[in-house]
Amino acid sequence: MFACNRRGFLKAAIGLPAGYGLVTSLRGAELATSAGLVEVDLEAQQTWLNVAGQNAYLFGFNGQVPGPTIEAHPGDHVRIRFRNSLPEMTNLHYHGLHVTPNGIGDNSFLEVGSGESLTYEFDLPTDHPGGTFWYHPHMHGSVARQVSRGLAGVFIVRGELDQIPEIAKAPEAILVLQDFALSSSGLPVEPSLMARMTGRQGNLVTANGQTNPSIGLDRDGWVRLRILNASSSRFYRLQLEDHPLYLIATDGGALP
Ligand SMILES: [Cu+2]
Repeated sequence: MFACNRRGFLKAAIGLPAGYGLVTSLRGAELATSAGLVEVDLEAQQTWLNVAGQNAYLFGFNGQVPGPTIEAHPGDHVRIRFRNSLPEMTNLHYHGLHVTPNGIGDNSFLEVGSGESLTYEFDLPTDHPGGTFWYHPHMHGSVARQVSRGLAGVFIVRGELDQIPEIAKAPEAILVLQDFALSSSGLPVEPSLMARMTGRQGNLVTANGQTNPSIGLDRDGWVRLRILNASSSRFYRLQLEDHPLYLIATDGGALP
C-alpha cells in the first residue's frame, strides 16, 4: 500500500469533484447509533450461505458473512444482545476498542454456551479515537476456527477524520477480506496439524463474501475504503491499478 499522510490526501482531494452516490452494494446491513445508545441484536449461526457464488456451510452473524457493520460515536453506550445458535460455545470480543475488559464488557473470559444468550454492554469513552475496529469470537482454543468460518464484522467509531469535509464527502466502502477452506461440497475443511501451527490459508479468497466485487467510482472521484483483514492467517498485499491509493489511517486510527 502506498503510504501518504493525511495532509497529502487533502491536498490531492481539494479541487476534485466529490464522490457521487454511496457505494451501497458493498456495505453490510448497517446498524447505526441513535442518541448515545447503540443497540444491536447479534446471533451467531451455523448456516448454508452463498459465498462467491458457491454454497458454503459457515458460521455467520445474523445469517451473513461478514457480519453486519456496527457504527458508534465516542461517548455512546453500546448494548449487544448476543445469541449463540452455534452447535458449540462461543463469545464476542471487540477488537481494538478502548473499553472495559471486565464484567459484561469486552470480556473474552465470558462463555456463551450453545443455545444461550448474553447481553454485552460497555461505554465508549468520550475521547475514544475514531477508526475501523471489528468484532469476532474470542473463545479460548476456538478463535482461529470460528473466525475462519466467517464470524467477523466491522465496528466503526466515527471520529476526527469524519470531521474533515473532503473525507466526509467521499463515499465509503467497507472491504472485509476473508479466506475460506472448503471442500467441493462446501463444507469447511479442518486444518492439518501443520496448518494449525504455521497458519492456514483458505483456497477461496473473498471480499465481503464475494470474488472480485466492484466498486463504482467516478473518474477523478474519491472513495474511502475501510479494509479489514478478517482472515485467520493470510496476509494481503493490496494495490489499486492505475489509481492512487493513500493510507490515511491504520489499526490505531488516523495518521498524524
Ligand atoms: Cu481480535
